[in-house]
Amino acid sequence: MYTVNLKQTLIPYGQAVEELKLKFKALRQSFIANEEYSPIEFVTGRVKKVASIIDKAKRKNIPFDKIEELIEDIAGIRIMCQFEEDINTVISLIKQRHKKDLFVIKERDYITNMKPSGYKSYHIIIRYPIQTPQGEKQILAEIQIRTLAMNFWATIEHSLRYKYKQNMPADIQNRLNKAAMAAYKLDEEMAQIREEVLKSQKGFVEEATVIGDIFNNIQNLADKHTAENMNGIYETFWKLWEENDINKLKEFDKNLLHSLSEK
Ligand code: 0O2
Ligand code: 0O2
Repeated sequence: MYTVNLKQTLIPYGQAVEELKLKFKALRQSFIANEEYSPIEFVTGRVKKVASIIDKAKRKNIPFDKIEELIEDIAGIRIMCQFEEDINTVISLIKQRHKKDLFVIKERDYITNMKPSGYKSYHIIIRYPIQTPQGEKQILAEIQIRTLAMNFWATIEHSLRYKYKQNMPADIQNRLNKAAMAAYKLDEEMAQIREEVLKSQKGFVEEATVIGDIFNNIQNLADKHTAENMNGIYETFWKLWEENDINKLKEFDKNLLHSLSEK
C-alpha cells in the first residue's frame, strides 16, 4: 500500500531530474556554441528506486512520513568533468543560480575529505521548485560532481558493493583501495598535462602576437629605409625567428618601434 503512494510521491522527482539534466546539458551546449572549453563533459540523472529508498529509510531509522525531508538523494544528478579543476567551475556555476532557479542547502566535499571506502566526489544538496498540477512543490535533490576517473572508480565500486552488500571480502576491498589511488593519480597526471598544454598554448599565442607586431613595424619602416637596410632587418628577424627565443623577439620588436618613432 505504502509503495503505491511512494510511487506517486516520486512523480515530481522524475520531473526535477529531467529538468535539471536538461539545464546542465544546455550549459554544456552554450560553452560549445561559444567555442569555449566546457567544464561539463556529460550529465546523467536518476530517481532512486523505491526498494533503495525503503532500504535507506530502514538503515537510517527514518520514519516513512519523513522520507522526503530526510533522504536527500531521491532525485540525483551526476555531472562528470574532464579535470579536477573543472569541478570548482561547476560548483561556482551552480552557486550562481542560488535563489534563482534553485537553492543550495548543503555541500559535502568528499574530494578534500575522501571517504574511507576511497570514494571521491563533490555533493551539493539543493532545494528545487517544481510546478505540479497541485501547485508548486519544493523537493530536495543531490548533485554529484566528479571527474571521469572518480566516476569510473565509483561506478565499479558501487556495483561490487551492491553485489557483496555488507560482506565485501577484505582482499577485494584492499584492491579497490589501490585502484582508487591509481584513479586519483591519473587525475593528478592529467592535471599536469593540462597545465603544460595551457602553458604552451599561451606561449604560442604570445609568439604569434609578437611576430604579427614585428611584421607590422617592418612594413611601416620599409617606407623610410633603403632596400639594403631592409634586407639587414629581415635577416636579423629570420635569425631570431629560428632561435625561437620570445624575449629576443620582444626586444627586436621594441627596437623596431624605437626606430619608427625616431624617423
Ligand atoms: P550524447 O549525444 O551522447 O552526448 P534519457 O534522457 O533518460 O534518455 P540520458 O540521461 O540522456 O537518458 O542518458 P544516460 O544514459 O543517463 O546518459 C546521459 C548522457 O551521458 C548520454 O548522452 C550518454 O551518452 C552520456 N554518457 C554516459 N556515459 C558516458 C561516458 O562514460 N562518457 C561520455 N562522454 N558520455 C557518457 P546524451 O545526453 O544522450 O547525449
Ligand atoms: P545510489 O542511488 O545507489 O547511488 P549514505 O549514508 O552514504 O548512504 P548519505 O549520508 O545520505 O548516504 O549521503 P552521502 O554518503 O553523502 O551520499 C550518498 C550517495 O553518494 C550514494 O548514494 C552514492 O551515490 C554516493 N556514495 C557515497 N559513498 C559512496 C561510496 O563509498 N562508494 C560509491 N560508489 N558511492 C558512494 P546511494 O545511497 O548509494 O544511492
